[in-house]
Amino acid sequence: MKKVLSLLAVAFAALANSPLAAAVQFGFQDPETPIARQIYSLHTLILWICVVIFVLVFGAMFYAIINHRKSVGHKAAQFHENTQVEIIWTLVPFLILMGMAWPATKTIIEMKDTSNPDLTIKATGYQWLWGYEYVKGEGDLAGVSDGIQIFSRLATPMEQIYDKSANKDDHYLLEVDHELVVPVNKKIRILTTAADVIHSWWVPAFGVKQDAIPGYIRDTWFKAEKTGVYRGQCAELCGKEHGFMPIVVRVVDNAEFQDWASKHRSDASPAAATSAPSAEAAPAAAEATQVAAAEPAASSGASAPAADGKATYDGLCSACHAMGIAGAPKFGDKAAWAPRIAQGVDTLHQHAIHGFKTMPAKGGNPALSDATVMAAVDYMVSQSK
Ligand SMILES: [Cu+2]
Repeated sequence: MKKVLSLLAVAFAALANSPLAAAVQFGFQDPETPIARQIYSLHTLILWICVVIFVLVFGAMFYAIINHRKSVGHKAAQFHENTQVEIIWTLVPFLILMGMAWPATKTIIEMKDTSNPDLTIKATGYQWLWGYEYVKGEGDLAGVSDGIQIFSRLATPMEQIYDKSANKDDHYLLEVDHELVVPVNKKIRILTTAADVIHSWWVPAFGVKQDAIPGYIRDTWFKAEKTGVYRGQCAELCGKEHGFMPIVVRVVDNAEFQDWASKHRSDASPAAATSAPSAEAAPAAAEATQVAAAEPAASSGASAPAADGKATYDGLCSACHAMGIAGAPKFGDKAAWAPRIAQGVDTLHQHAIHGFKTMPAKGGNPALSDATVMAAVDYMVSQSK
């Protein structure tokens, strides 16, 4: 029995550390936060408890079947009740369960303790992107990043997704245009919510997975101990592009975070200022940040981003309209556009703003102002007739 156990242990250890395991990504990602490490060791502890139980139960069963079989003349014992055995088989599982529940409960309580964060960020799930809003920094992060808003959209080019022969990036489907940037060794509290359906904010290396539910705010936290880039995904089936809304968190040191935050704030303000004449001042400011971030070169110019249909087309609409996928009329394709233009540009504006057939409202970016969406439509129409 001892031999079997040690053989099993060796086999498991060999498998877990083998290049094969690395190649097929066997097991968990390396845990990078205290909570993730606790989850990892809990997982390992409970796995081993299960292995031992499995070996003992099946060992006893096969021993009994083989050695006590009728063909070797074994006679069945005839007895009822055995208080001693009954106490043992009640007590042993009880102790095993307590041994698992105690550390598990401790970890869950720590996971739920979102008190005293250094930085609070709201993560909003949309079909199909993530929006981040830096709500509040505490201590030396007070006011550093407050108010910064980012929209984080899949950056993998559509050709890689729909063209099977195309070369895939290293981080295929796990790359975004704007990463969530956070400082290292700080307690980051993430508030999760959603604008349309239930999504879930999941970063495995942080040991964090929290549902994002429309109309509710839930929270979770992490404290990354190493700088670097960590990748996750939406973990709640949320529609046809559920697989296309990854999460990328860039953990940087404090000085770099201060830099990033001040740059991002100053990037945002001139764009917001130029969009001030817009009728919808508040949403336009938010969307100006978005367009400015998507098109850093274009936004540094004097033109008002809110009216820049080309920038919006390049940054958003082109995802489908450039190649004419998912039923979208192809950009520049006069034959495809003619019947649509015949319906009146007004109708096209309405379709673009409120959604039509396969196209989500505002191309899936609810932060855009109506004027921006209309400008993008006008640009596409002007280039396609
Ligand atoms: Cu989702």
